[in-house]
Amino acid sequence: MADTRRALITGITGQDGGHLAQLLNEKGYEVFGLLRGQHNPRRAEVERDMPYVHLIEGDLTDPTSLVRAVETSNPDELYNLAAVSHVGYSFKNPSLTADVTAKGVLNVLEAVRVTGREQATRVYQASTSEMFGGLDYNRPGAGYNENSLFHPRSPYGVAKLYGHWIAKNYRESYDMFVSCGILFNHEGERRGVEFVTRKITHAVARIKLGLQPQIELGDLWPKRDWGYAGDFVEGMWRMLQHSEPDDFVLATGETHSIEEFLTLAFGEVGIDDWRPYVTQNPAFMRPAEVDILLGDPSKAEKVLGWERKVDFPGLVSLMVAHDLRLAEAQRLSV
Ligand code: NAP
Ligand code: F7E
Repeated sequence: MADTRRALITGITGQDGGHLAQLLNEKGYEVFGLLRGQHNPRRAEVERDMPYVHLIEGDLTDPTSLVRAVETSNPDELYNLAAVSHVGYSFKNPSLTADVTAKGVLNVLEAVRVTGREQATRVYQASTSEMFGGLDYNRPGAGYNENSLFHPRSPYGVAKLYGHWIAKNYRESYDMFVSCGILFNHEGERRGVEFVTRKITHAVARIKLGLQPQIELGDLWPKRDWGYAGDFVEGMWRMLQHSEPDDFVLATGETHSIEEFLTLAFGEVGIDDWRPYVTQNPAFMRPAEVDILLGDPSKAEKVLGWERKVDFPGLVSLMVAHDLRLAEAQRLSV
């Protein structure tokens, strides 16, 4: 019988880290997770929900801690999901974003290389549709693919572009198996409430139960290609099982505005007109916006056999249902 495969996940406390850890555990992997901070408030959550994960302390900005994490976990697969990932926050903290989201990738790759695991560890780098920026969208009806031009519109997008290119550089320079997933927005029950979809479904549930009167948002016209995180982590895993390292877009091939998301989310609780419940606050608007994102996942579908299972209405529905359960529990506890 083959040895148990070992995987190290950075960003274990994040949305994708949770979905991926669950998937890898179901597939029989021994799962390690990098946890940062002296007293990370999300440690207890991980220990409760994912008791099978071995936590290793470390930080993407601390190269020594990454070397230690690689030595301890000795991974066959390393999924680099850790990042400063909020676009709005990256405008307010651009230097931190560069340290973690850009240079942190270099630190991870170097940790694999200096520990002599460059041929033994396959690396997944979490690249993003934010690298495209939406401005040069000139393929009506078609989406961005692996050959589209990059034009990032935020410190986050710029930092991710460095991460993307340094990952490709290590693939080419050191013959390392490093694959980049260029993922469009993906959401779900584990999404942070600082992101617009979860902010909306969380508020819709609370408005329905009388726990809050309104929700404040920024611009409502931007469009995103929103998929389900559970489907997307399956694509990450498939990238590392493929015979060659490569870049792959994961997307749904549909794009929807925030207004459309609001309509479906409020509709889930029987509210036909969301306008009385939504106010706009410039604090949630960005110095530069990504107007529209639409991805073309045909390469991943063809080469990896990847497919998404949850569609846009299904995504909104499962998120609202989850938040209604949470809000109901909260109402009963007060
Ligand atoms: P997320 O929920 O924001 O999670 C980010 C993770 O990074 C958290 O576990 C966080 O830990 C960790 N982290 C932040 N700074 C760190 C540091 N200095 N050292 C170590 N860990 C650090 O992000 P996500 O939605 O799961 O996304 C996963 C990855 O995919 C990210 O790289 C993101 O940029 C990228 N991505 C996401 C999407 C999407 O739509 N979700 C799309 C494309 C690409 P703490 O809990 O300690 O803060
Ligand atoms: O914003 C608008 C906002 O923060 C979506 C990250 O996972 O996906 C994510 O980045 C849109 C933007 O996600 C609010 O201006 C309006 O147009 O949910 P978001 P994002 O910026 O698309 C990409 C692919 C990643 O890689 C990132 O890591 O919604 N918007 N009002 C708002 N956004 C937020 N957060 N809050 C608002 O109140």
